[in-house]
Order: sequence, then structure tokens, then C-alpha cells
Amino acid sequence: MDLKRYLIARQKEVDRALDRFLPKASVPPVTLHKAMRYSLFAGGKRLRPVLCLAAAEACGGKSGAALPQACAVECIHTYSLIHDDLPSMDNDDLRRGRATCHKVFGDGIAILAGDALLTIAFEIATHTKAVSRYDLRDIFHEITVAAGSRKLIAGQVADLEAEGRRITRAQLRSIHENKTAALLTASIRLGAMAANANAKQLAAATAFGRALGLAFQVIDDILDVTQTSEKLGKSAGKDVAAKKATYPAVIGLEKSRAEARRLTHQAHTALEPLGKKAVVLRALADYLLAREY
Ligand code: GRG
Repeated sequence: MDLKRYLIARQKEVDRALDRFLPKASVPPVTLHKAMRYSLFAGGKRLRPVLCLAAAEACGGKSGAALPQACAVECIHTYSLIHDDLPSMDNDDLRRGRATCHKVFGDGIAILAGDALLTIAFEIATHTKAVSRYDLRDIFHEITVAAGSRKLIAGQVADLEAEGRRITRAQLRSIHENKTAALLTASIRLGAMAANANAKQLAAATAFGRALGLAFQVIDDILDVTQTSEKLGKSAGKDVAAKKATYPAVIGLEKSRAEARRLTHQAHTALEPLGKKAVVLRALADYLLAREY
């Protein structure tokens, strides 16, 4: 299959839907809507929404049924990036290849743009169509748990608290599971749910998401030390400078590479119950691993 063509088509589909869901930049408060759009349309990979759409297809459904959920997750992801870049968090100047939201709009508007993106995710999620096995309550439960104080925000708290400290491999894995893998897994589960996945399909999608989510963060940690800021579109080498808890810091670069390969293999194995329909998810896992080389 031609993954590049698939990615471009799906990214465009997601961008068009996000553009429809977001208030236009001319709608008051203009500065806020400009800031939300500035960060949302800054050229992210749209990995989470694409995984969501591909998971719907892998479970025998149509990708279009998962579009609101895919867009909701992308809004939550973008909010987390805006807040993470703030001076009181990671204090970063570069994101998605351009100046961070607070550098352009100021800290106050950046905080509010993040808040508004988080909130609009739930408005967008109301466009989800219920299927026989899952209703809106299930969709909201999935999103709120992944984005909440026991997953995404727990990971960010642990990450902040681990700065400059020695932590174990198990602690690091737990940070990555919460900070990164939980929202990625939720994206994939939401796609499966849009396709009315049965218990076996949902379990396969979940296992795939957990392995892929961890692999993604291990690879992201590796890229931070092996790539340039230009290539990444965000500040490279920041993890080392900020004494961040990362895989290369805790187990070394070569072992991190081996771990990324092991987790990618685990992700592939998890897809077996979904058969041939999971071709795109399988290719996406390989594509993420290949980013490292
Ligand atoms: C502020 C609540 C709160 C959470 C922040 C997402 C996050 C937690 C921090 C951002 C920094 C970071 C290293 C996050 C780990 C997840 C990750 C690698 C995000 C970047 O995702 P990509 O590569 O980004 O998919 P694009 O820009 O392509 O969407």
C-alpha cells in the first residue's frame, strides 16, 4: 500500500474537518480564535487523527464515521503542546516549525487558546454518531479519562517532577504510558468504537495502541538527541539540556533503539486478530519506527 498517499489524503480530510469545526479567525474574540488556529494549523503530523481513522477501517468501518472523534483528539493534543511550551512548563520557542503560541500571542492568550481547544474538543465530539455497542457516553468517557488527571496530565506532572532526578526504567515507562501512549491509545480505540468494534477487535486495537504509543515516545526521545531542530520542527536536544527523563538518558541510545524495535514488533503482533484490514495500522507502525533512521 502507498502509505504516503494515504497519509496526505487523510491529513487533508482532517484539516478540512477541523476548519469546519473551529470558529473562523474573524469571530470574536478574534485574538483567541487566531491563536487557536495558529497552533492547530501549524503543520502537525496529524498522527492521532490518522490513527483514529485507520483504526475504524481496520475494524471494518468507514473512516468518515470517526472524523469528529479524530478532530477532538487533535484539539486536545494541540492544547497540550501549547501548554507544554509555556515558560512555566518546558519554556520552548519552536513548535511545528514555527514560533510557539505564547511567543506570538503572549502567555495569557496562549493559556486561553489551550483551554479553548480542550473545551471545543468536547463540542466536536458531540457530532459522533452512536452505534449499537457504543454511545456518546462511552466516547466522552474514553476522551476524558485519556486527557485527565490519571493519564495525560498525570504524565506531565510526573515528567515535571522527574526533571534533574534519577528515575528507574519502570518509572520512565509509566511517564511515557500516561503522557503519550494514553491519548494515542484512546485515538485508536475511538476509531475502533466508531466502527462498532466487537470485544476482540477493541482488545486488539487497545494492545496495538499501548505498544505503538510507547514505541512512538521512545523514538521521539531518540530523535531529540539524534536530529536537528530544523528536521524536527521543534527544539532538538532540549531533553538533555533540561535533564529530562528519557529512554536514551536512562538506558542509553542503542538499548533505546532495540526497545523501539521490540515495541513495534509487539504492536504488529497485537494487530493479528484484525487480519488484512489492519494493513494501514501495520504500515503506520513501521513508518514511525523508520523516522528514527
Ligand atoms: C500540558 C497537560 C499537558 C500535557 C503535555 C503532550 C505533552 C504533555 C507534552 C509535549 C511534549 C512531549 C514530548 C510530549 C510527548 C508526546 C509527543 C511526542 C508529542 C508530540 O507529538 P507529535 O510528534 O507532534 O505527534 P505533532 O506536532 O506532529 O502533532
